[in-house]
Amino acid sequence: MIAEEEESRKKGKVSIEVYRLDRHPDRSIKMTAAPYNYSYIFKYIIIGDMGVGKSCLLHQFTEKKFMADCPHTIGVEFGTRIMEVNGQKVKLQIWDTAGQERFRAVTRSYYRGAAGALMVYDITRRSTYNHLSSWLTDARNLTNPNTVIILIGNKGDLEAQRDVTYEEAKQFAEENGLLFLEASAKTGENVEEAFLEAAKRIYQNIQDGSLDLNAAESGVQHKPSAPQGGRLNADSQPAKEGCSC
Ligand SMILES: Nc1nc2c(ncn2[C@@H]2O[C@H](COP(=O)(O)OP(=O)(O)OP(=O)(O)O)[C@@H](O)[C@H]2O)c(=O)[nH]1
Ligand SMILES: [Mg+2]
Repeated sequence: MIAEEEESRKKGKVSIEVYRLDRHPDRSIKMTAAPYNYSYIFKYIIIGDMGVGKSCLLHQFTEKKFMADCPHTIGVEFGTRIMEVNGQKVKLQIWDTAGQERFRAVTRSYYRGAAGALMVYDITRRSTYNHLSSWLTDARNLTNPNTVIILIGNKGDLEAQRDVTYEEAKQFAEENGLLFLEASAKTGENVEEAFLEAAKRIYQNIQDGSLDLNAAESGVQHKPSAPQGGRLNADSQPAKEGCSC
């Protein structure tokens, strides 16, 4: 696997940082929140078949740009962005996983402790929609019961090539208790909303007490100055500006 990554790098196929598993930041980061211009960290994963646009969605969300020639993800990639959720600054730590089957064993190890999961299919390729049950099974088995899963029908700009209707995907989402949006990583439509909707639901779960911040794998970290665990204090002071780490 490492040799494969090196080879891909040499061929210039990999443009974004590739992590070796034994040096993966997730093994050392422990979701610390310092220094702080945000109140919470939410861990997200993005899953779905290869080529559905997971990396492009992440790139559009973090950089507000579309990558027309995006290389296949090798293993996992990582991005962050701070966004405001119900008046609180929240840092999203987002793990973008490879859709290729050969990386499945590797990517499964990143599901643990995710507060949110974006499960993506391509509205122009029915096979990517048909595989959702398998992605959902993994997501359910490998995350905790409170993990918020949002289904994203990507490539909404390719209406003429549509192969999956909005209605059937909406029904699938409702039957499985998922949030749902169609989006386009190309135009940016609903990309912000996808990440935000999941974050709002996570925040709501914290507020109503259904998500315990003290639970080891809640996928949420409060900034250290806050009271430990329990309910969220919606009146807590906004963190100081000036640092985005
Ligand atoms: N028209 C259109 N093309 C898109 C969109 N999103 C992604 N693409 C294209 O689809 C291809 C695959 O996108 P990626 O983001 O690499 O797909 P991925 O899901 O990360 O694929 P893997 O890393 O292999 O799992 C690229 O050529 C993108 O330019 C979109 O919203 N609209
Ligand atoms: Mg990718």
